[in-house]
Amino acid sequence: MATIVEIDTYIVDIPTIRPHVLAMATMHHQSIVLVRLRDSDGIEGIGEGTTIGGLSYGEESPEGIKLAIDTYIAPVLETCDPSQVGAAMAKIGKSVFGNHLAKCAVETALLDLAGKRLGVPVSTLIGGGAIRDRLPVAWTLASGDTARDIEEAERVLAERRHNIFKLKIGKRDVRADVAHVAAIKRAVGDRGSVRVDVNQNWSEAQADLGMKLLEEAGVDLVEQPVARHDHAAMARLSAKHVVPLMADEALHGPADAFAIAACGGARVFAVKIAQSGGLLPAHAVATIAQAGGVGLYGGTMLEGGVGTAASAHVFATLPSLAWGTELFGPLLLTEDILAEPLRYADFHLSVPTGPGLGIALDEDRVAFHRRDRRSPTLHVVAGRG
Ligand code: MUC
Ligand code: MG
Repeated sequence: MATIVEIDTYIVDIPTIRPHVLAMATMHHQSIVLVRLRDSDGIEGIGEGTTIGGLSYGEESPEGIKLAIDTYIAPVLETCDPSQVGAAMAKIGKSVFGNHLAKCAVETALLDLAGKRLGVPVSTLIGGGAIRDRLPVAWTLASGDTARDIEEAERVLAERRHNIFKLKIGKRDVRADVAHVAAIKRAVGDRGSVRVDVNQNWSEAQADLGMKLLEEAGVDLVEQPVARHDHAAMARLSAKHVVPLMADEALHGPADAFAIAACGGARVFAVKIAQSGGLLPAHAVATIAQAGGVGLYGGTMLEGGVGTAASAHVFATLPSLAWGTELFGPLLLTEDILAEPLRYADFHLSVPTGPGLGIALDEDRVAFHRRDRRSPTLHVVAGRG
């Protein structure tokens, strides 16, 4: 049996191409946590755990993800057979509660390693394998300025890069937000789909008004308008409005997916590998959605190239992906950390085809942006390697 002989976890900070304004934070950079595993046969696996806006989006921060892996997950991983990904994650799950982003990073690295060992893409190790080779990709307009957002939409439409737009709202008065969205929808017209993400920032009463006005403005989807735990409000809003409500922050794995599908809390799920706790649980979330008649959308935590490729492998296996994906994370960053960037063309992202994730890191770029590059922390497993 091969064993893991090296586990290296580090944070890479990369500036964004413009401020990315969300209800809970304005991003000027993204902090990507990378995990690199090496087994006793010299095969390497890479994974990514990434959140948004430090600790403002969820319970895990980049620093916390690294700490959870180094301190609690690495010692368990050392005892696992890296080719048995499900068994390794089950063992980790017995000693580490929650920490879905850290687990996603580790599971991704294990699947990358296993895929390389078997000579197959990660999608082949999930469900029945890939059933599509490219994915529709939305773009988020979130500069904080209506005119700039319209300019950006025009540019990416002309480049045939995106024709699905997600607008970040929830910071301002409901009517001011709707006026901003309506102006963008008027400019885009029938050339694109306009959706909004409120990131939990409305009360139920605000959401009631907002969803009515957004529907009149021609918006196609309203993402997580109210608090993630308020399934009852989500169900009432879903039942009342024609515009579909999409769950995002409310979905932290299969148990949430079951609870929300069962109470009619959302008509669409934003499936995220990070929030779900990995690629395999994300696939389970999608399976529950499909069984419950809930539509699917491939979500992102604005990951860099590694997490985006990992997500693409899962979404490529889903029989129905009616709402497309938002796997644009690498395009929001000033630099790509992949040796060969992911391919975006004709409103789609191509799913990588090589063994494992089918990607490689640009080592110079990674070394340059590595936060701890002056004092690297390499966790070498004692007595192996
Ligand atoms: C979220 O809440 O959906 C996804 C796209 C984007 O701009 O922000 C994220 C997070
Ligand atoms: Mg969202």
